Amino acid sequence: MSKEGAPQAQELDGRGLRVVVVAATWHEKIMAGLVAGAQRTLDASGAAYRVARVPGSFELATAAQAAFAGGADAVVALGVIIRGGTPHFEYVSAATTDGLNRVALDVGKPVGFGVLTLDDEEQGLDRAGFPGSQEDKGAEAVDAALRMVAIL
Ligand code: DLZ
Repeated sequence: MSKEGAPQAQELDGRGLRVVVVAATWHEKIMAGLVAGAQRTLDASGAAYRVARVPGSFELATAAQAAFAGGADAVVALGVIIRGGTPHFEYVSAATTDGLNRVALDVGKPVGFGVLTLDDEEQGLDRAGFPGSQEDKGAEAVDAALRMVAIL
């Protein structure tokens, strides 16, 4: 990834860890990049992982909670929420963020936050780890989660 100070996948050691990637299905073009970036980084780290797709970002917190109940050491949450013409964006964004934070605090285990809240699709493509993207938010969310496992 090209962002200055961005994490380097090869520094991460995820061996022995069980990680669940929970990923929403709205805005699939951007989501494909986020999921691929997360998978690349997890593969490089040696962590065992699975990807669980959920309908929308609102459902990510419930899926994260279930993943921890099933024994996950860390969860990586990926979603794309794009502003529309109604207040729905604010409600879904707030509920998703608050829900994931609450799960992490309740369980005391890390949730890597890879939910993009965007004004338009272009902003997402620039952050989804594609060739030419400025950032790779799926990879960054994995990096944060694995580093937090080591810290906790
Ligand atoms: C309803 C909705 C809307 C309007 N926008 C998005 C979005 O941009 N990104 C996303 O991940 N999900 C969206 N959703 C779906 C909600 O997250 C949720 O899945 C539904 O309200 C059903 O509970």
